[in-house]
Amino acid sequence: MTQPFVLYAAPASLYSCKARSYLRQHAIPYIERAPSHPEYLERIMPANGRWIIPVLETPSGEIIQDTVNIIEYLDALVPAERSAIPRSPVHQCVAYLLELFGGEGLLRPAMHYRWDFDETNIPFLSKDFSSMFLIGGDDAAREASFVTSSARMRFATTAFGVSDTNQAAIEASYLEFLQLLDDHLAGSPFLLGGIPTIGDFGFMGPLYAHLARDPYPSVIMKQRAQRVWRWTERMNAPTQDASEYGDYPATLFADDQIPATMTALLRYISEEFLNDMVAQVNAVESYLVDHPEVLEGEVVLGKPSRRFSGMTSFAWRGETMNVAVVPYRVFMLQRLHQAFHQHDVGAQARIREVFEASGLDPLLDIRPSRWVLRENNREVWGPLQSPSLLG
Ligand SMILES: N[C@@H](CCC(=O)N[C@@H](CS)C(=O)NCC(=O)O)C(=O)O
Repeated sequence: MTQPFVLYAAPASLYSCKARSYLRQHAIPYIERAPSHPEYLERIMPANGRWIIPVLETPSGEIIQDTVNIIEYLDALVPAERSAIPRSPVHQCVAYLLELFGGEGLLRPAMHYRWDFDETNIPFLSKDFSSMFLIGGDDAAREASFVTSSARMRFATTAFGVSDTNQAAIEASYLEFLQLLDDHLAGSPFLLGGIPTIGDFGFMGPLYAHLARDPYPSVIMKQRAQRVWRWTERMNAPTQDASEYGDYPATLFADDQIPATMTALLRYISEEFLNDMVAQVNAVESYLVDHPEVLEGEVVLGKPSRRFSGMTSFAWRGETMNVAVVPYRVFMLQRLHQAFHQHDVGAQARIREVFEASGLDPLLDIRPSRWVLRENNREVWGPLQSPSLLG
């Protein structure tokens, strides 16, 4: 019998939920191991040069870190009609954009709703979170592990911009998002039709790991956005799991079209996330200007475990939002650019039209003088190019 895939992951981990959902929706047999498993500590972590989950080990022993690379690897194995990376130009670029927004733009509400409601969340989290660092253990051991491990994540909350003064605005923004997504899911079981794409998997990280599982936000989702909650259930199912839509075809929307409810969601993403991305690209460019010694192929920030290159700020809902600079976002943006540029002029015009309709078109143009790429499970600097900056 061939070895199954092994996913090193944890129930409460945002990106673990993204990778696990892909395996489940495609009914790919796998076993899951905690990152406190000896195999992770002795083999997987040293190979990647950092403690990070999820990591997929393939039956042939390949170690793949990062959900983007995990999903791309698995996607090459599934039948073409179930691919999560659409071939049609508009769907493809929208899927890359949704994956970027899901994994990065929804971090703020995810972190806020996990870490700012201790009375409701801690009885659950103090047991649940420890599974990342302990296998078994009595309640006292699990709670002790939680106290140490949660400190780093609480710090990350501020790094992603949550402050004492903007929590009400973060909540208002999230409720608006939930409503738009719930409205959209009234028409189709997944974001772009009858099968999930990388956009759905990107959304699944924050929407399931934090916002559907943690006690406080799970009630909000169930009460206000039942379709979104059902979608998180569907995204973990081994079938389409969409009986409430009738016999919905297992295909993307016809003719590379997107419905008005998706345009509304894209407009929301533009209002909430465009300034953030522009600030991130500008800040990565400032870093590159300050570090002319950087070389192509060099690990970003010198060490795989360094994720932030400083702080930046941008205007958000009438306030100044201060956030950490995350070079990884430039990697995600690069994928959108790469997808856009591989299409012919006519297709690019159609993609641009859709992005313009929601105000997202600057994302098709902005770039720093080096992209962030991924090689050997690490983020590395790409070759020099002429930057294209805004603001
Ligand atoms: N870009 C990565 C992000 C993975 C990630 O941030 N995982 C978190 C858990 S959800 C982690 O391992 N954090 C540990 C750390 O950053 O030290 C992916 O998509 O897989």
